[in-house]
Amino acid sequence: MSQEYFSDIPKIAYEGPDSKNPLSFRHYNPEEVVGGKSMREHFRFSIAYWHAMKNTLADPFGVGTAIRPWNEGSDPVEAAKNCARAAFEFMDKLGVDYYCFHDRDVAPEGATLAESNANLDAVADVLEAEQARTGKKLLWGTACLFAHSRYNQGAATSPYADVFAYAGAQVKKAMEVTKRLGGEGYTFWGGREGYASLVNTDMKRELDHLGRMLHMAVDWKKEIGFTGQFYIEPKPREPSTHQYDSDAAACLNFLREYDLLDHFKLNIETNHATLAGHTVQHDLEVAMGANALGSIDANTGDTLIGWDTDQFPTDIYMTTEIMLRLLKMGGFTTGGLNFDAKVRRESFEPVDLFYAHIGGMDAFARGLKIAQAIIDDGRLSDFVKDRYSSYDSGIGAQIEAGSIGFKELEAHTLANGEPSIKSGRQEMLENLVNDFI
Ligand code: XLS
Ligand code: NI
Ligand code: NI
Repeated sequence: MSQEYFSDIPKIAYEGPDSKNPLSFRHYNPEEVVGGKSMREHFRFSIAYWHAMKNTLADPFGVGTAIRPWNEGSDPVEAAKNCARAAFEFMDKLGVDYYCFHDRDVAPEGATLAESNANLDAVADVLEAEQARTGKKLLWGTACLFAHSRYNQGAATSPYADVFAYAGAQVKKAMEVTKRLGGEGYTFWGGREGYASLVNTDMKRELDHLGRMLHMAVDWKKEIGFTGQFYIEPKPREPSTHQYDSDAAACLNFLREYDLLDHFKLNIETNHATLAGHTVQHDLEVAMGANALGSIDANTGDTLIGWDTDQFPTDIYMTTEIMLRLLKMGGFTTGGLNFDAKVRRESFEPVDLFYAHIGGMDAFARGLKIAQAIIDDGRLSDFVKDRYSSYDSGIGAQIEAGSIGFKELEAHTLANGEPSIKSGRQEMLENLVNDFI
């Protein structure tokens, strides 16, 4: 290795819950088996290149504060290569197996598409070599279709066909590089695919265009033999006023309407679900119900701040809720837990990146153990099962089977009178969950 960027930081090890060393895992023990699988296999943790390596921690009121020596240097492509090396040193010391990137995170945009593509190829050489050296893998790649000013009115949903074409060309290349790097997935997050105002917007036409773009991506995937999973990542707003992929249900409806459901799964992000007025567990359930939960962008918002603050997840209740669903689903196949989270502007030193990720990984390790204990205990799922048991036989089974209609419901009700129902026992069950935390 050329230069070390985290020379004062050791490899982070599991030291157990009693450790007072903040640069150690107290709960995440990669090889520890929970519910028949190692923690490492359960989580498939990933770092988000854009936040961990590139975010300067600027906000609308002030400049970036982050000390990131790997991004310094006058030659932007050389700096990008150094950043790539730093990323792998970081993952290695942290013990995270995967990373995710946008094309423009890993390599700078050039003056032309050809120049941008050449930059990307040059840095991909380093990424490929570093992957081979460390065994780290690409969870998913994506194209940044929201930062450049050409995309200020959208990419696939821009009113300008030349912008659509540029975006398509960019996705084409990003998919090729993702394939070259063995990416296990490819994500579409519609950063500016929405509108600021309806006064100047032809919504139907924009949605049709978004559908066209995704069909072209499906075609290109076949053509180049890319076998990774496609994901759509819902988010309701920010940067635009309304984004078309606003939540899990809206994404599923869009995919169904445009005949794309077979080709996509969802990448659910905690802070996006809450921006949409849901909990993350709500959007996970919606995705799972359609057999379309693919991956998770793990972060959390701030209940007092109404935007995508992308904080590291530290809430054990939340990680428990997420892990309950993930375990119920049987775990990830192509997806993983990608820390789409950034340290606070006040936490500007490189070591803060370690504290942040360690905290997130430990929070998920505790969530996993608690969720597994709740499942092993069985009372919670038994209660829910019992709550719906009137559909297991008799009139309920006939309803579910679709074998009866209103006539039979009327006859049943006339014969049986007022239904008897039971308490929902929400508080008792909340207490039960708390007993495990
Ligand atoms: C932004 C999104 C973005 C996607 C990838 O809010 O979370 O980071 O995950 O484009
Ligand atoms: Ni995200
Ligand atoms: Ni986000």
